[in-house]
Amino acid sequence: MAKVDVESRGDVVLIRLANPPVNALAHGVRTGLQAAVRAANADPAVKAIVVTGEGRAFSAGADIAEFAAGLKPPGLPEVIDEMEASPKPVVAAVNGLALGGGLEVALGCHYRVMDRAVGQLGLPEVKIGILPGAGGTQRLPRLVGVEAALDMIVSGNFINAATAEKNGLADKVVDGNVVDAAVAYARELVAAGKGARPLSAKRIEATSVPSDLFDKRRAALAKHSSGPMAAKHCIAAVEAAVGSDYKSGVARESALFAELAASPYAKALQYAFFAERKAADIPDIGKGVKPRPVEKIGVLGAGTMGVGISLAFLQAGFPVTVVETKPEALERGLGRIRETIESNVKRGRMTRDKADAVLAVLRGSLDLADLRDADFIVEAVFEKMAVKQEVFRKLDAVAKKGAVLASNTSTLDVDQIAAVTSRPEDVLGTHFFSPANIMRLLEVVRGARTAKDTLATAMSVAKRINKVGVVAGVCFGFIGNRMVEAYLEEVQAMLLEGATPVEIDGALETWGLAMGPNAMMDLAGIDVGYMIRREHPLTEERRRLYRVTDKISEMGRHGQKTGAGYYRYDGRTRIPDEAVVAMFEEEARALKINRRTLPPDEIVERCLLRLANEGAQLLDEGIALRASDIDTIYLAGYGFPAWRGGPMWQIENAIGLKETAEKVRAYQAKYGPRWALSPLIERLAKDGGLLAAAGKG
Ligand code: 3H9
Repeated sequence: MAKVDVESRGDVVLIRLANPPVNALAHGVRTGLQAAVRAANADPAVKAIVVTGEGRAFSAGADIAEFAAGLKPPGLPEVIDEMEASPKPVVAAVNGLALGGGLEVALGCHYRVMDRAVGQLGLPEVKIGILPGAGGTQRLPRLVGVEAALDMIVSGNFINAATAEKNGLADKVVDGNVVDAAVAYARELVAAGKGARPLSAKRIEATSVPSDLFDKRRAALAKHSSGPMAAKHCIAAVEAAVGSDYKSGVARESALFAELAASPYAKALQYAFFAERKAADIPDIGKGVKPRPVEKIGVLGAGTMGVGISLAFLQAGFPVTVVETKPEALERGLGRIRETIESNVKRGRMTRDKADAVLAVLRGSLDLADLRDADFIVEAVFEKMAVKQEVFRKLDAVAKKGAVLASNTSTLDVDQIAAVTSRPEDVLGTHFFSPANIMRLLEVVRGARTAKDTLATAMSVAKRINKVGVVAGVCFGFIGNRMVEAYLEEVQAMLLEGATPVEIDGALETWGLAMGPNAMMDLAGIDVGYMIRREHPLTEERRRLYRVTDKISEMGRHGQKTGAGYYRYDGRTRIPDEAVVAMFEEEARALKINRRTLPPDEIVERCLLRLANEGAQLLDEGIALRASDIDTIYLAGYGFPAWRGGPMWQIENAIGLKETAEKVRAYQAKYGPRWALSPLIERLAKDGGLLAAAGKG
């Protein structure tokens, strides 16, 4: 229940925000805080007030789940203003995370005492498409200065107690019990005759800030992960704090907040926040299913994927044994792991101590039997069924009872792999994305016979290695790559119709994708798709659409790694290549396709609709549990911009399912069966149903 607890400590009142797990400032907390402050102010025996949070957090801010329906009064700004107006000193005891509205509450307090070990402060609102709307853009610059405030508000990044002590956000940083320390500090303040110290009473003179500061910050804003509005509005709100009184500054903050809150980008980002967390919820696996204990990790294969996967586990503190068949391959792999760790130290991403600890628990072996005590084994050998099956037969013979056996595959049938073992219930797929130590997505592939606790173990391991685990059923390409197949097929069609790689990538990158499809294929290797197309049956249309790309691959132009693919490369810099365009022109002539210029809107629409139509099909087939899982996959693994919500969110919210159905039908009439409308979209469009309510999740 969202509320606050009030405890009397003699002349000090302790107000605890109590809304587990992170004390989000839901309606009950706001009313509770307001009432507790009023009562403390009315009681002459109370000389000071201390505000803290229950459990691990001070407060993670406003309750994001309340935004959709609108916030019921009292609003957070007025509760904080009233608290700040208290004539008695108010001290925040920051016992953990104080984020967003949580930090704004702490800023409304007159003093801040922080726990050195676990105290963290941040205004991450920009990451969910809004800005600090409870006075944060006005009070923070008054406390730490305009530049430091801009850094925190525009980036959304957190700072620890040491930084807070330096920049003045924390008046005191303590080891041990922060609440007791804050109560003692409050008494010291009272004894010293130090009372209320409202930040809103301070003024930032315009002359104290370089005149071109805000313009420079705006100009320096490259593509921001929050989309086109939020970061700019954050800067404008801080700008309003300069040279004006608090009241007019906060009025501007509030107007900018309202604009952002109503934007589709904020809605998409907030949807994405909950979608990512929802992915961990598997309907037939309740809390009663406990993950198996996992301490030791085995990785089979020291190629690119094996190295990345080993690093992901090592960085999260797991001991890893890497097994290879040839000594040179093992040494090369171990060398690359060590190099990456050392480079992390050099770049300040890892401390020397942590690196030493990580390297101390890395082992290499040429003997599979050395995985006999591993709890979780990831096979990352060559992507060929026969090779994987052979490895799993051997693993079955050596792995201990209860070990989870995971195949890192991007396309193969996990059931066929599981079938060669005596324990298919312990087998599943883990589709890591390259580079596996960096990419956040992990598709966890549930086989027909995968036990519930095997799946729960893989999902819990995903969280422990800081990945976003999303469950997928067995099919070719699972969720992410099966959708990519549809998308890339459309790209081939557009290349033949007259769009160049530069135009296609440009349209999608301008729309927000991290990387356009041609550049993506060049990065992944055009030869990879080429080989897959040779191993799997293709429709006649698909064979025809890919003819030029296959030629490009046969020319040895495999993408970035060979210095040329759809583009030529100078290092990683793309150079448009007329020769490639000419190949598509020639093929178009042979196929009697009249080439034309494709407008960027059409390019984006066709890509998006092909992705989402295939996504709906996966949902209908039960391969994906819910539409939001599909979106999470695209956001965490495929560089889809979070402020666009994901392909499924787009067709439901930005286009509309009815309009989507009409558009797909129109493309089907023009281009034929590859545009067949997903029966799920057809049904929902007809009945007015929602994708958000479809699926099994
Ligand atoms: C704001 O404050 C606006 C104001 O400026 C102005 C207002 C007028 N609301 O992530 P986890 C839930 S905007 C609701 O799994 P972790 C979360 O859904 C807010 N729920 O744990 C999950 O629920 P479940 C600015 C929230 O340890 C559970 O808590 N603040 C909120 O990996 C555990 O979360 C932010 O943007 C919330 N604010 O990470 C902070 N926060 O168990 C957003 C968490 O049912 N939150 N939940 O799935 C975070 O960044 C991370 O959740 C946090 C913990 C770092 C706190």
